[in-house]
Amino acid sequence: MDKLINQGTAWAALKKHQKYLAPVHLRDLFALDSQRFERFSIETCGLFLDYSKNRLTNDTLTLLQHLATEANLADWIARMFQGEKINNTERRAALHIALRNRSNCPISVDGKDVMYDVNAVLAKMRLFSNAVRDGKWRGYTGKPIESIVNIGIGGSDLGPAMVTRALNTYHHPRLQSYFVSNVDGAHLSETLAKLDPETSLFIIASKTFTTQETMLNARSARQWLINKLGNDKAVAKHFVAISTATQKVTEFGIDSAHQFEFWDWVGGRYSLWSAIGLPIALMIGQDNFEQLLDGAHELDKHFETAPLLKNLPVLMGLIDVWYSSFWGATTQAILPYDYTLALFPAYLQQLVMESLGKRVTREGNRVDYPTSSIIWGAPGNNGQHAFYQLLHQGTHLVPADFIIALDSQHDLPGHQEAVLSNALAQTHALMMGRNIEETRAELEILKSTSLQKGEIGKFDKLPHRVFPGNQPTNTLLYKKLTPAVLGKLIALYEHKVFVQSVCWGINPFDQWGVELGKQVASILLPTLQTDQEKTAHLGYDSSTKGLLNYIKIYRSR
Ligand code: G6Q
Repeated sequence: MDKLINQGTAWAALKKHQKYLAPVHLRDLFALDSQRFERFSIETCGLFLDYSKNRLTNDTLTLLQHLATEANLADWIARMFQGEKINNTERRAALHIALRNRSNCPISVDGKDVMYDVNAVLAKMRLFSNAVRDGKWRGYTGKPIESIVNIGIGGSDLGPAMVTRALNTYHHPRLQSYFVSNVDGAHLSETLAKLDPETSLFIIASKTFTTQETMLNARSARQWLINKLGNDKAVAKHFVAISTATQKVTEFGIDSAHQFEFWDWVGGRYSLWSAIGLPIALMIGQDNFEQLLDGAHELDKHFETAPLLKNLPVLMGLIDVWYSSFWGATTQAILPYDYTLALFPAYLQQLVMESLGKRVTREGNRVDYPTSSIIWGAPGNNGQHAFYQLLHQGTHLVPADFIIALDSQHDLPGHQEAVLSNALAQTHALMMGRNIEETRAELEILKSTSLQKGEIGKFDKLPHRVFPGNQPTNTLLYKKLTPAVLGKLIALYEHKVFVQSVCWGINPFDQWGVELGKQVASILLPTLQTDQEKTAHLGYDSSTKGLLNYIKIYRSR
């Protein structure tokens, strides 16, 4: 059995170091070092990261660097960029970086340079998106397209939906986008109710073209279109597909001219840079889509070449490892103070938890340390009036990323200052807290003014008004959320996840849990579809059998 990372010397040293740092409050670290902000902040690729409000010192970083070195991080980064089959359980490369390899240097998989195919698909996307946007691509009855409906789920939905939402100020004025993912017919039917079949374009996005939810939604949408337009020939003008399974797409009835290909070396949750990004390109134009790729490429270059402790994804990844593996943090909050990033936390939930929610190493050995944090979050100001209470006074250690745009996408006076001041006030308060003496002093002032006004306040509730502080945060700033900046931001988190996976020795590019869900759903569905009332013969547990029978009896009435 290969040695687990926690049996190495760096892990032991970090454990010892954590014990030393555990009683130290963040406010003490700031008091001890007037240069702390300068020391623990970094600006690169147009992103500024202040990581000074974390429970760390120079020694922590040195030890984390040792951990990264013991895990051969630099080697693994090189292996990913060289197209090695680092997704060992699926025997695939993980080459999302090739999809945005704007310098076009050759990248080989099985001896073949993939850049030719990557560029050919980008060119096909350009032709198609231009035709739709310019109104040259017409629907079956001759009208230009007005609604773009992406049907896909998981990696074939969350990334494009998040980016399309984030870049809504770049949308084509005639076009409206919809993302249908849920197999509950409510999602599709609510969407169809808003559509004019003559002006709607459906994109069926599925890497495998077998996913139950997507295929059912696709078939229902096709039937709806045929019913509305009265001819199945209409499908050719209103349906395109994005998949690695071109044969299955043809069998579905979409001809090869309307298929956009990608490849098995692109993981679902890493695929928004591929043809899966077609709904983005349609909404914001191929030039802007390629700026998203340019931004990601700039971050890729940084990740590939910068020294470990000057490397943004490495720093953020190591800080996460520090909290998960040494401080027992089980969750991480993602708090964008940029409303256009409303879907970013949901997108990151998949990226992080599907990649790092693993319990065995690459070699299949059981790990005996926690891996992925549980990711959650919401746009900042809304969260302040909801769950921040737990961050301020609850019992959990919750490291949080504050993601902040300096410039807004609008020109309403006064709003951006409110956003910025709220964000900074929160990270300050979360770090400092308010100790008992400060609380008492504040209450004394309050008491005297209230008594002067003749009010009788409840001034004895001192412990309820104390805030422990010491909650760690990263503050990530950028000027404005352009396509290029968004590309950098996403690439930053993708690589941060990779750094964590290397430290923990796990494969971040497979998802056997998702596969299990697909497998069990396809086995159970036929039993619900049969008329047979009882399902006693099936090999399910008594609870599942009982529920199946309950549902079948109810539905048969
Ligand atoms: C992503 C996962 C998963 C996948 C969906 C949809 O990394 O593999 O979320 O994207 O299950 O799969 P298809 O694209 O094959 O329909």
